[in-house]
Amino acid sequence: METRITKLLGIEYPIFQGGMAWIAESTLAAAVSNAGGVGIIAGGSAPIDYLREQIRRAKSLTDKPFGVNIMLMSPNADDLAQLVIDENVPMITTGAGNPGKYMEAWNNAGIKVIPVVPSVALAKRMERSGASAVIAEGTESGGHIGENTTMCLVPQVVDAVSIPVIAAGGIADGRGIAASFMLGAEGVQVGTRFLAAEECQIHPTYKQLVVDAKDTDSIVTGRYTGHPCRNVKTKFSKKLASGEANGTITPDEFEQITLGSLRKAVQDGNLDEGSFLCGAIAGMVKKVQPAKEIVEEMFAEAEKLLNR
Ligand code: TUI
Repeated sequence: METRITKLLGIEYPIFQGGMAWIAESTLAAAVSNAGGVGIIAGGSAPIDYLREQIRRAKSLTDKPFGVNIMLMSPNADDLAQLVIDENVPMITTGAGNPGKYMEAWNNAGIKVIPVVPSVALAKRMERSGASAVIAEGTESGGHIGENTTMCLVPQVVDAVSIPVIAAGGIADGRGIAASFMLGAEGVQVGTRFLAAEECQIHPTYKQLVVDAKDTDSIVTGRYTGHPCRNVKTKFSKKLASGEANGTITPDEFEQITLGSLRKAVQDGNLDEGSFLCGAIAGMVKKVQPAKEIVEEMFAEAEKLLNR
């Protein structure tokens, strides 16, 4: 499974763990890196001191490469952009925006920058700004999403840029990896399946919701706020969706109601007020298992398929 991504980062398997806000911390990231992939610590909108500690903790748990995700809508994105330079983080991913204004400083610091892109246009801009690769993320993903699907977006991005492309959105087994490679990707990013990793520190209620989810159990809310978000269908997310559809919740009220809802899901397992973000592939995640087993199982299956 050698690709330009494994060579670029010095890793065994071309798999990134998604930089899931509030979820992806040092324990999970180190487990994925130790398994031969790339673990990612989520910057989200966490305080800088907490993130510094998480980066240092990951360094103590693994000597393999790991990265940090910078969520560009975060109010402290500027501070986090500097923190990754100060802490000598070798690679970063970005999401929820255009990281253009930071690219020069990161490139000068020798950081490998791999932005999430929801479109061909942004992929081309990122290549011109010096990105090492891009993650083409389809609307099947969990959390904040773009409009295009993985199947449509990945090959178009592959055709448009010369840097390696990582596919994301709807990938949870070896078939997803093999399909991504057929579309021209040289790596995958996986979020939802790692929610069910033993090392993932989310509330047990959250994990169980993912394991129990069936194919129709994800729902997109908040399109009218400009920040569409894919979640597990719960009473809370269904109430938001119907308020959005019938006009009984205004976009401003929606933002108020969902403020802090991710923390309520991740830390408290609060089914009444929490947003349990997950991808559309949650229905395929059937059990909790160690991150290493997830990575090895996925690549054993992919290699078998690709060798056929
Ligand atoms: O970022 C994600 N997923 C996320 S972030 C998140 S936390 C959050 N909190 C409050 C509001 C919104 C999010 C939960 N899930 N995935 C990567 C991603 N990036 N998806 C879509 C994009 C994206 C969208 C627009 C990337 C670039 C972009 O550029 C627009 C531009 O300015 O050109």
